[in-house]
Amino acid sequence: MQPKAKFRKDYKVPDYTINEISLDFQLDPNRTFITSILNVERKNPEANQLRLDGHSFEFLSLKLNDQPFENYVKDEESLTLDLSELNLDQFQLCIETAVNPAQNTSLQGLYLSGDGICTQCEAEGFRQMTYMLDRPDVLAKYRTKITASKAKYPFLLSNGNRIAQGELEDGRHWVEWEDPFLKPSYLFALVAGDFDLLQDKFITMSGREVALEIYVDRGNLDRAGWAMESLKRSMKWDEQRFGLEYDLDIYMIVAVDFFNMGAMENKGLNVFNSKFVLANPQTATDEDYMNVESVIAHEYFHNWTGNRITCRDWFQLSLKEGLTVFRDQEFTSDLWSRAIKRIDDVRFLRAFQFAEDASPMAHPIRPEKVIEMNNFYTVTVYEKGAEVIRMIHTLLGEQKFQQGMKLYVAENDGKAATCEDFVSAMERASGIDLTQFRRWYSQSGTPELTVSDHYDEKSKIYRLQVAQMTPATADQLEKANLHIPLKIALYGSDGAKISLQYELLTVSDVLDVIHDRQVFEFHNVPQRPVPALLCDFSAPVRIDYNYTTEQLLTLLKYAENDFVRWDTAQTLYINELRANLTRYHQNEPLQFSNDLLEALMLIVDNWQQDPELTALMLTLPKETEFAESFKVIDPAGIAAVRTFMQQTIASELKDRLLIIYNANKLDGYRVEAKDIAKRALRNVCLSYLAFTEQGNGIVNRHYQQSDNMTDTLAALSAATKAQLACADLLLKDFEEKWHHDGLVMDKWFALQATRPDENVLQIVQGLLEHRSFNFNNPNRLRSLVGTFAAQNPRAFHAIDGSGYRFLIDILIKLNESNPQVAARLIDPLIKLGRYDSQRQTLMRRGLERLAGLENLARDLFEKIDKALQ
Ligand code: B3K
Ligand code: ZN
Repeated sequence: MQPKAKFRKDYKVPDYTINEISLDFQLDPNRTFITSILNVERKNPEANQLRLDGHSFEFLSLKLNDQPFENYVKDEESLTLDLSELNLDQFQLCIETAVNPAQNTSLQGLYLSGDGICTQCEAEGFRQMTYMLDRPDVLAKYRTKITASKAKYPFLLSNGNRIAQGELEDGRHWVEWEDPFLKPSYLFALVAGDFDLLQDKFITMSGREVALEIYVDRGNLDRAGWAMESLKRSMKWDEQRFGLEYDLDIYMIVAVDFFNMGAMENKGLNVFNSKFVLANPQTATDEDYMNVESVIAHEYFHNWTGNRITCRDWFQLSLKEGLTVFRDQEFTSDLWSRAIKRIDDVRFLRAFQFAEDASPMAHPIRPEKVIEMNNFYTVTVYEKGAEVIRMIHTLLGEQKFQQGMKLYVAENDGKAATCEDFVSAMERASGIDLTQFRRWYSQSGTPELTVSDHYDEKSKIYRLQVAQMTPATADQLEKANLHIPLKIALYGSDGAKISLQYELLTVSDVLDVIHDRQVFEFHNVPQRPVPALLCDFSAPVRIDYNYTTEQLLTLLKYAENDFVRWDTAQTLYINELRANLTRYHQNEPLQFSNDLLEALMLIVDNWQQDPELTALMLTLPKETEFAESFKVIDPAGIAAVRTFMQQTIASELKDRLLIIYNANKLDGYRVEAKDIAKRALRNVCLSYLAFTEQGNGIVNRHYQQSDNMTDTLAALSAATKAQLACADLLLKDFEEKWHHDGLVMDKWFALQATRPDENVLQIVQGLLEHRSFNFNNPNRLRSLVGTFAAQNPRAFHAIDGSGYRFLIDILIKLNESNPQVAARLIDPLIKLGRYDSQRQTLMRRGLERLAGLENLARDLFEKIDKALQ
């Protein structure tokens, strides 16, 4: 049977609701008994059929108001009770089920992570434990009793406050929890296990004391401190910037090794992928530290944007995710460097979200049609969703935006809301009309702004003509005009900033692009200006303006906006790659332009102004980032030209790079902005120096002298990318030191997967048998297989189809064991429209092979079906 789609337009208020639930778990890794008592309330007096969601468990018994009840119909995914004879407005159901956590490799519902037991319910995992109205607009109070062996599971955790506990004579103990806040089933959580516990406290702005607890695997206490600091900073920041205070007396975070995603914001009991909790200088890089901080913040911020105010239905997911990503981005920007954070986020958006828009999976931030909800936790819903919130912020300004937030919270606290509720609050609080702006919620695709300009010497008038167009996407052919905030600046050729005036008044630097074609006129412009367009990336769009190299160099030198200077460097790199790709296709020798070399020297010579920005400006776009500027991608060509660019920069700038490399050596490791910046710059220099004659010596020394994972990994990466003589020795050394530690080994697996070596596929295949690899662990799979498929395009798209075959064999296995992870790993394969016909044919054949599987999971079905259309 083909899986069925759900449509946003079909939303209906539920006929019944459940306002109280009492759960009893008798935990056992092989057979856990669950008793669920539901207080059901009829909302629609006409209704007499109650359909409960549920599958993948043993159904043991059902009682209605304490009497056995058998008037139901059961199918693969639900139980429908016929209540026509009873005509009750309120009643109690008691449901007994049993599950086998040890065999649950899907990592949804109740499952084992190592020696512990935990749950993952979002989006629809609760129904894998018991029958339930498993939808986000059914809000209930939960009381949960957990009973388990005390020796094996000394900690028994659930949402809310611990209200009772006790011991049994048979060696088991029990704990009872009560969550006073209404919540949907997807926010339910349970964890049982033996942990090391890091405790701290936080005093809220109204003076309440909150106990903070972080649970990690035994022996990992020395890696939990940064997460705790991050949590306290998040709590403080949300009070200061948003006026939002924590509400329970306890906040718990548990780190687990087996987890499908990053982390989960369950009320009062976050469950985290250990990758986003554990960090110390020996095991985590600077980037890991930043990621831990931002994921801790993200989940904490969900307590208001997600938990107190949740989503009415899953089509509204961006209501909580887009907004919460925006909030975590602002948090990082306020604590660290706003420009660097912006650049990181834009890089990510352009590489992945723009690619999603151009793929068969294109969808608006509020999707219209879904087969498997887990497939819509996407860069579009999250990151583009955050861009949409950011544009509202740009249009309203901080003050009105915060007024809008206050209204939104006041109106929706304790409720399940929609994206429209949010926009409407913003609109009413600010008085700014967002009618046209709302289209960002319903329209998919990446808009293109084509800009041209005209300067009139005599009248000193400068005109910018802006045309908008959103290309058709797989899901939507017709596109309407959007309201696009376009932030600009004008510079003279001498670098002086030209103020924006109309007649004699200064005007806003944010242009409201709303029509197909618009002309913006500026007065008193003393000379032909160079326009800086899309400053701070004020909208998630592509810009097309025909810059001369000279203009680009002006912006690179003088633009005040850090983002603009970085973005200009990107444009220069892309132009260089394009020109050389043409040469490559015509079998002509590649050449590096002098203009770009000059620009690079300028960047390098100014490193002291901002070492971290310099590092980013010196970093070549990845192959996958370059690919996004082409309609049809040539993975081999891009890789070859990029390597040529890397080698040329290395040999032309080596003296300068060596000086900077030496000037940025640090004594000791601290997670501080200044030091992070220095390490970043020094390690970019290293990545180039690796390609010079001294490379092997420098890289080897860097590795040997390193006292932290950031530098160690930089050396390993430089060695493998430049294929240095020391590469294999260093990889071996690292493996011997860390093979017992999966999280650290993930870095090693990812490096192996991105090796430029001809035989990389063979290497990756061999590593499936490595002692640190575990097919059932999503982190390991993503590091090795996911990285190979998504970050080594030259090898994955090998013209003999070997990369595709490799991935498909893995997906066939994963389809049975963990379809959610399979549906992530398949992404590079469904973008077949971006490749030449030979590759397309191979990719299609592979997808057809998967489509023919007997038990194809709906997760994979949805993506494959779209890709083959
Ligand atoms: N809300 C979770 C993601 C759940 C994904 C379910 N497939 C984490 C987050 O966005 O914070
Ligand atoms: Zn989230």
